[in-house]
Amino acid sequence: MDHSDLLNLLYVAVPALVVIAGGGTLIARRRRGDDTTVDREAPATPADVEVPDAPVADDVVVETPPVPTVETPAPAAGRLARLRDRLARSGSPLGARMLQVLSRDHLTEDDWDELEETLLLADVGAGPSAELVDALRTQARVQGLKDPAQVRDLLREQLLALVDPSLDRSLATTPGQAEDGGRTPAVVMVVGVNGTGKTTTVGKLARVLVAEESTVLLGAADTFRAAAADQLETWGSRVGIRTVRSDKDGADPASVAFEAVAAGIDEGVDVVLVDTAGRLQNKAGLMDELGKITRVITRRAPLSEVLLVLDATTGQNGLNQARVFAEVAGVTGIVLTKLDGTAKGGIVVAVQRELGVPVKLVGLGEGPDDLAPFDAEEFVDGILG
Ligand SMILES: Nc1nc2c(ncn2[C@@H]2O[C@H](COP(=O)(O)OP(=O)(O)OP(=O)(O)O)[C@@H](O)[C@H]2O)c(=O)[nH]1
Ligand SMILES: [Mg+2]
Repeated sequence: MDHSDLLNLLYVAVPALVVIAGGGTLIARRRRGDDTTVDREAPATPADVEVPDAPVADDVVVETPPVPTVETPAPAAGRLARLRDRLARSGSPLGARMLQVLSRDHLTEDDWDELEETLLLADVGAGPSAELVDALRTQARVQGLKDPAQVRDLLREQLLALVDPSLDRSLATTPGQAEDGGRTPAVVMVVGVNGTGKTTTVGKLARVLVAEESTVLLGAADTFRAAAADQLETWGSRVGIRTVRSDKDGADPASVAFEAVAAGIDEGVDVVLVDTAGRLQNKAGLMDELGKITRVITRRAPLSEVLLVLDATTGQNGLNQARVFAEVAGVTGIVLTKLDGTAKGGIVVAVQRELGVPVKLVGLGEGPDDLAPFDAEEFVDGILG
């Protein structure tokens, strides 16, 4: 290596190290007890809900991961920007098509209709689509749509307003204090329809937290099938995290959740992540199960976050199902997965409007670090390409 090679290396390596070291904290910490803390009693349905006084724990075991080699997860800061090409690929029909229509010479009614249809096809939703087109029409009348840069700026501004940069998207993952003065972990529960990516999200989020030097424990409250706990345990063991699970199929999910939080308190971990089963029973059944899990958890520690995982490729149907979960589970944030596989990025807008809850994280692939904190500006820039 001669002198100039060495210099080149320094130019590349030093900024890279600075970026890694200064990556900062992905998850802006918030104090427990703020407005997002979920600490509620589920609606009382005395006849059909059975709450164990002392959850039966004999079928719940804390397993030590067998894998000795522990991975070091990538820092999470700036991930959305790094994964932007995936977003651009997934969103380009929306951004590119809108820009293409808007740059026509004289916009006719048909053009405005086409614009609205483009938004609808991208799952933006009827209300927000009409609003955006109205706003663009007004602007077009007031200032005209002259050069492409101005059109792009205008569209960017309007899309940003829809995505709403003012929403608080930080995750509450700071440990809190129990009434007796002891420390309680932040408890994050993940809910959603099956196959949306709950377990994967818990695994990816665990890695983010580990990268930020938080201590984490996983709770496999999806006891529907043993493979679910195995899947979670595999994620955890890769980064040296333990999983509290039951060793038998069909064990009581609330009991596992309770044990996970109890173990988290005993061990003084910062965060307990609880995975749940996704089968969508009828609403009453769902309310029963999630209500019971919530009640036993909150007996030991407040629930810091209830994250609803939604598959971006499922469109309106997914949204309908999400609504049921939001009604029964007191959701504090949305994780939108599989945004890498769809041109329907507009679902971000629709889901926030529908559920009144911010999108906090997005899944952009199946890789272990393909989870990014959601950022409105980076997202809009991504779909504009
Ligand atoms: N492309 C892509 N695939 C994803 C993403 N997130 C999850 N997946 C895939 O989606 C599939 C289902 O993920 P799981 O995490 O098992 O989903 P789940 O919600 O836990 O499913 P159940 O436990 O059956 O309810 C897996 O093949 C994941 O790899 C994502 O952001 N992008
Ligand atoms: Mg799962």
